[in-house]
Amino acid sequence: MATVEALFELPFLDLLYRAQGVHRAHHPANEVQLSSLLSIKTGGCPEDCGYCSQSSHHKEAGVAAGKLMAPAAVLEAAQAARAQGATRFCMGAAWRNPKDRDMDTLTAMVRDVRALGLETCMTLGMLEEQQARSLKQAGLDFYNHNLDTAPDFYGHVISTRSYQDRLDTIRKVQQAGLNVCSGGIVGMGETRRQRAGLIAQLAALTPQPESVPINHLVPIKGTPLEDAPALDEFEFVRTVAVARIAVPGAVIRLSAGRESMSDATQALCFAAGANSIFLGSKLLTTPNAPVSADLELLARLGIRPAAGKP
Ligand code: SAM
Ligand code: DTB
Ligand code: SF4
Repeated sequence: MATVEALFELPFLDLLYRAQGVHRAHHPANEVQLSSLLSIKTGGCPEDCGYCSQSSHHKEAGVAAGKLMAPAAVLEAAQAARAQGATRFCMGAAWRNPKDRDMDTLTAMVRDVRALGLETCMTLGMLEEQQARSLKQAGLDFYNHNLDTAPDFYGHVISTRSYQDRLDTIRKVQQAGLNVCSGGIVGMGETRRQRAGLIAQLAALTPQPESVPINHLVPIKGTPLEDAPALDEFEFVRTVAVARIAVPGAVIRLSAGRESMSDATQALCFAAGANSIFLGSKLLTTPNAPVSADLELLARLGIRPAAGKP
């Protein structure tokens, strides 16, 4: 924890220089992986995460509850994502946990998307061991389950589950042989120490997560965090850099919040070691930059999209 905190205190350029050095020792330079995100079950979630539009506790946020999509519709979306250049397809459900009766539908989705040659990721909430094993058996590559923030800030943001619940699911995912995608959100009013606390927790997982999404809070009207104080953009870049140094082998995903970031800030995030973005005009419920603008930005920076790993 002390070493992670010390990284945050470095002069900005020293931190960026170190992060880019670590990046080049572990990952190809000038390469960013393109992912696509689909909400396979939207809204009506029983959890009360203070940032989220999909919680049934935040009715003013105005996201209607839907049903789990049919595998055929998911396959169609994955085909479209692949045609746009994505090599990874992430499927998210607004659940506390999947029901056993949904497992056949979920595993069918994984098989279909995997058969397209796309890397697969799902985020469905808490898992039981058997559910994690079924997803692995169907060919799921990654499971996303974010720690989201430091243990001592968690209770300010979410009351319906504990930090330990998150750690327990991550352990089950690891035991099932799945790769772990776990990261967090910054800009929720947490302190720098708490941002360091999140990264220290992620870095302490054994094995370390293979994928770390760093989300910038997208403030959503009707949620408890709609008026969270704005975060200095350099502090966001610092968080990306510290994640890169502390979890050197992971793909660091520049996730939610890019829509409101300038091209220059995004370029700084790439310099800090971010090497994946979500492509497509929508995340789960919030807008994302248009595909053409993203591809143009990468081209302007001489960054090539990473080839897929079939
Ligand atoms: N329901 C599942 C869960 O919470 O594990 C999966 C979906 S949930 C929407 C996935 C992640 O999206 C959250 O852990 C959080 O990091 C991120 N997220 C949700 N709403 C966000 C927002 N308004 N701004 C930034 N990130 C957000
Ligand atoms: C993650 O850490 N970020 C993605 C993905 N995992 C599932 C989700 C971002 C959601 C942003 C808010 C929304 O669109 O509702
Ligand atoms: Fe539900 Fe996930 Fe949103 Fe929390 S972040 S309310 S668990 S969909």
